[in-house]
Amino acid sequence: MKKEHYYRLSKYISLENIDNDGNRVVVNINTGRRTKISPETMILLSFFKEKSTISAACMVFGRGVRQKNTISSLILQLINNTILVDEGADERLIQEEVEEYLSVPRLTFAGFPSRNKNLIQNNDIVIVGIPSDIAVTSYPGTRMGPEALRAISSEHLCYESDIFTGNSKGWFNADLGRQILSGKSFVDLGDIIVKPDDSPENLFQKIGLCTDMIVSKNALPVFFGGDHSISAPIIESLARRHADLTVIHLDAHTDLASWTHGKTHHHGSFMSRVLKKAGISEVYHYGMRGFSGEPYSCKQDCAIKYRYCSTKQLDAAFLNDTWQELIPVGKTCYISLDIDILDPVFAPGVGTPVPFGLEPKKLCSILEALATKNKMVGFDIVELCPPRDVGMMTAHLAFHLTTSLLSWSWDK
Ligand SMILES: [Mn+2]
Repeated sequence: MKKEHYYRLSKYISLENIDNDGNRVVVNINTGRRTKISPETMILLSFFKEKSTISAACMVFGRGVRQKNTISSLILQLINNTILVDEGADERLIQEEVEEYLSVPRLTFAGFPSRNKNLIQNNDIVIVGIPSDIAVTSYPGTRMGPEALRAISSEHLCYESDIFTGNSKGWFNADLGRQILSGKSFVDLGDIIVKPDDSPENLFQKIGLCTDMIVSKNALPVFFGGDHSISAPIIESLARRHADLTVIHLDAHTDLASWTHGKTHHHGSFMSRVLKKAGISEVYHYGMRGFSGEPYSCKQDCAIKYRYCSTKQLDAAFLNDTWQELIPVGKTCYISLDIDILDPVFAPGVGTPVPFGLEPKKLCSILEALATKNKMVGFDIVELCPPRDVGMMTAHLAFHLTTSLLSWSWDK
């Protein structure tokens, strides 16, 4: 006679929720499998605190063949969901199967659906927060940027999806006099997990994995920083995908430093790293001013085309109405938007503010032209620093820039 298996409760079972009818949601925190369990099934489950066989449980709880069959299939379901495990099961933690670099957001951006990363599809617009300021050289706080953007978004927009497609119904834009972003599929994947002992390289690896995952599914990545160093691994990943990638860098600083306070990689050196490592073809930098560092010199040993336009030059071009000539056309682009390109009068909540900056309306004109005349393959918005903000005005502005850029980039 065949020997029967003994089963017992997994030692990783945890209670997640109890509803008004007493149904419990239990989860195996090792495997991530969840099961909803009725009060009656809880009695059956308690039988397996001690090892037991399926037939012994059927003997105790089932009267008649039909009931025994029901109990038997219930137990098999609990086994399948790893609530019950083989008596001798080796329950070591399964590291590979946990979401190793993403955490689920408590509040999503504009109410966008949050979704498991495995369910991302073609053309999805995917938001990811990177709450890190481990690479700042001055005032910290940019790690709070993604949360501030999500919190502000809920004051402005309420997401509604179409019942047939599941896609966004969009929103009415008063400037355009029409609905924007309707029919798009949005996902807020949550935040990259940043640990206090993460080194920049450690964090860059997680950001790179996340970007690779999004672009491998032909989806469009949008990142909320975080300090500016986070853009380097994103651009490195996108450059592996797009041989002719042009980087549009909007920033009061050139971010071309090589070394500050003993650090090689920090938020003021991301562009040096990108120029050396990423394999991109062109850079357009807009908005440098003040003591922002020397622009990239063509004398350096690099084949990348590097063009720049200071805030002063931009202001002059707006005055002469020649600014459109400064915008590239027909490129495959990634936009990296450091919010400190704006004047601190409008955007004080940044890590390293520089006076005499750009006005928001001019920035909007530049972004609109960049996004509509080129093919955008992703963007980031970085350096929002809520502890330095005044009445959340920078976060409000960052929110409007983000939604406008989403529309200009992919609402065609
Ligand atoms: Mn900057």
